[in-house]
Amino acid sequence: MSVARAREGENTRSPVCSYNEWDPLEEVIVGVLDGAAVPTWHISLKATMPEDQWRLFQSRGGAPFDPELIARGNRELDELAHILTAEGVNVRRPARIDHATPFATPNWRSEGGLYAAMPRDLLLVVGDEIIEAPMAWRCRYFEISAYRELIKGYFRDGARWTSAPKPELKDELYDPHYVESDDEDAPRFVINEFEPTFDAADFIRCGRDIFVQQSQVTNMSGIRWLERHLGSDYRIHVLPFRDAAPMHIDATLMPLAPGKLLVNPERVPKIPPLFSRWDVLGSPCSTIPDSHPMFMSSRWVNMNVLMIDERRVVVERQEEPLIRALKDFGFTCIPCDFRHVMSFGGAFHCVTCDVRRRGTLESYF
Ligand code: DAV
Repeated sequence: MSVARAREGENTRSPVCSYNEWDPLEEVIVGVLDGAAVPTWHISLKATMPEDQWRLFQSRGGAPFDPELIARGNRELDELAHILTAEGVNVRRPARIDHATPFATPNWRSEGGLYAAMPRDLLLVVGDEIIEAPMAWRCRYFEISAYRELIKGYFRDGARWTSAPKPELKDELYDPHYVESDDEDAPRFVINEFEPTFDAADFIRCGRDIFVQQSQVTNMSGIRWLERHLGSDYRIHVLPFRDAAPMHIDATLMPLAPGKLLVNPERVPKIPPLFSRWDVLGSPCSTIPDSHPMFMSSRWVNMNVLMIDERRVVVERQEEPLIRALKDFGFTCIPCDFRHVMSFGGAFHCVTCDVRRRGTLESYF
């Protein structure tokens, strides 16, 4: 018996099935910070990591992150898992493994891995298929290990499982002389088209239409690979933003529900034409104080929210301006403490992978 690809109006019995960011969430992977390692320094990190953290990565790459910071972040991740469980969602967690282990390929070595905190970066669910992304950071080469038991289980139960062509990540992929562009509308990229690479978090799904940005980890070859792989059921739209250091679209453009879009007002000065009939909310700035450590991202991770369905949204408890704005926009906010997780580079969308949402493949444009 062959397992047919899900068609419009059909919700498969595969344990993996999700077409957009807002259908009622039934099963989700929530990341863990256990064993998190400081990323090993490489030119690719220079392109997106906050400059005040470069020294940490250069001097302690591959070493475990401070256990106290990990414990605080883990408490918040557990709070998120409890909230989602109480809202009726089945929560799964990746394996708790040590990422502070050196590894090598025939071409290069890394002092360690990173973490299993951000499944969104690595795993892309499109319909009944779960796709492992060909990530451009060397230190993330084996990050998939923490998810393999979960994915093998999904496969046994009927999911389609794909790994994009494993990149070699040779020196030829990177520009050793990379410096950030001073024109935010014309980013310079640290990676070239040597081979396809992408992070799953550079894509955001709205049914048949999937939006993506070319970034410091996602090249045009990676985008073309996914487009060709998904075939004519999906339309891939490459969107330009105002961002000299793009990495992951989900602190820039967040579709919340059909007809409702949350945007980063600094990075999206012009609403992409396809969204012209949608209501748009510009995210308020984050309330995170300057003194709060942000090792791996900007403060805009405040807008990195997770939809439980078309109304309920999980948002950081102290982001009061954003909570008020989302309420006025018609949503029910579920607050969760998350500032210590945010130090590690993401919030509710980043730390999750929605494995199953109850819904079908639709067109929203
Ligand atoms: O705004 O620094 C955050 C997204 C992380 N997954 C930023 C991008």
